[in-house]
Amino acid sequence: MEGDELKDLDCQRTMDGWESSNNGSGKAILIPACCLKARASQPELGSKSHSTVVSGWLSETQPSSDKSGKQVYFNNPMWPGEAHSLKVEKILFQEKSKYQEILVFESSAYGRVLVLDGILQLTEKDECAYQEMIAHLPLCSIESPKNVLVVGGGDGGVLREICRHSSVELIDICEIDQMVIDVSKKFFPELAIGFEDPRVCLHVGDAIEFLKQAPEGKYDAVIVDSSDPVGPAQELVEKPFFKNIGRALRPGGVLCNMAESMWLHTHLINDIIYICREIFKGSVHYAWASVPTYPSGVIGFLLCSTEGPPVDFVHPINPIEKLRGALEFRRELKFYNTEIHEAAFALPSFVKREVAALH
Ligand code: SPD
Repeated sequence: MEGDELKDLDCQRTMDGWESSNNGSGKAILIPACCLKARASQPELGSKSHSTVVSGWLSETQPSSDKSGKQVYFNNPMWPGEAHSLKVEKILFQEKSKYQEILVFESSAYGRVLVLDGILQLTEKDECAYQEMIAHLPLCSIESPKNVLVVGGGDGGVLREICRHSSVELIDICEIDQMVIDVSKKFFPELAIGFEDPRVCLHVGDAIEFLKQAPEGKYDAVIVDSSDPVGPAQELVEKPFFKNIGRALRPGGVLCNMAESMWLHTHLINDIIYICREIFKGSVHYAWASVPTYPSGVIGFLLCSTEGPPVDFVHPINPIEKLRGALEFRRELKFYNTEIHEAAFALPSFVKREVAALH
């Protein structure tokens, strides 16, 4: 971005390993431990159209306010010093919900795009990779999953994928923001179709509270399709949250959690793996997939199982190709297959070295 100027952040270590930082607005923001060297870029002034759209391009910046209350934009502290951009053809929706700023636009290269608080959540072109992997990595690793819980996932894409599994009888979904669901139904019908399945039971509310109330051992699988842990989703990388998931899973039940980028967040991934190894006594694995529009072009998944019948995540016991009708259910699978599943667990050497405690 032209006119960028590096600014020092005022970082302080906190007890839980997160950094409290002043982004220049005078307001404290939380930065994950992996971003100790975070630097914020000064925004291009004179932005047009929308807070995160500058000169007709969307970049993953973070809206904030300066001392006079004027809105300004910083590089997101989750990926300091970089911002992938998409050319905006037309803004279709922009509104602030109770929880976040929601933006939908038509891009010239990736179809429609959903952005929450300045962070790209999905594009029509490459959403298949993320939704298919986060759903089928866990569900193909256990026999006949019946009860599944989705945390987040308000766009419906993960539901669409879970519905391919005919053994599934109940899909609880707990999404905090009704507006995300409504926006998806209007602008992303290919994803929101997931909500139409009669097995889906929608709970609009706080997943932390939902999990506290969940009956012990109810779920065969929990899938956490959250946004990044800056702002509302921050508690979703903390120990009490994982403890409650562990309690809600049956013995030998599985968790699949969105787990950021191995290029950008090895410290954060390490921290989550450390917590999960304390809680999930079956196994803990890291897998990844290519998603071109996510920062650094990849996204990771943390796969954990509770103590009980052992789960071999790397060699799926319930291969999708053998599930009647699963490949074509509502729409063809675009990304996931058993070869991709097994390959997803092959880690580059630097990840094996940097991320502790991996297979
Ligand atoms: N850095 C972006 C991570 C987004 C994860 N959630 C995507 C939601 C798609 N259902």
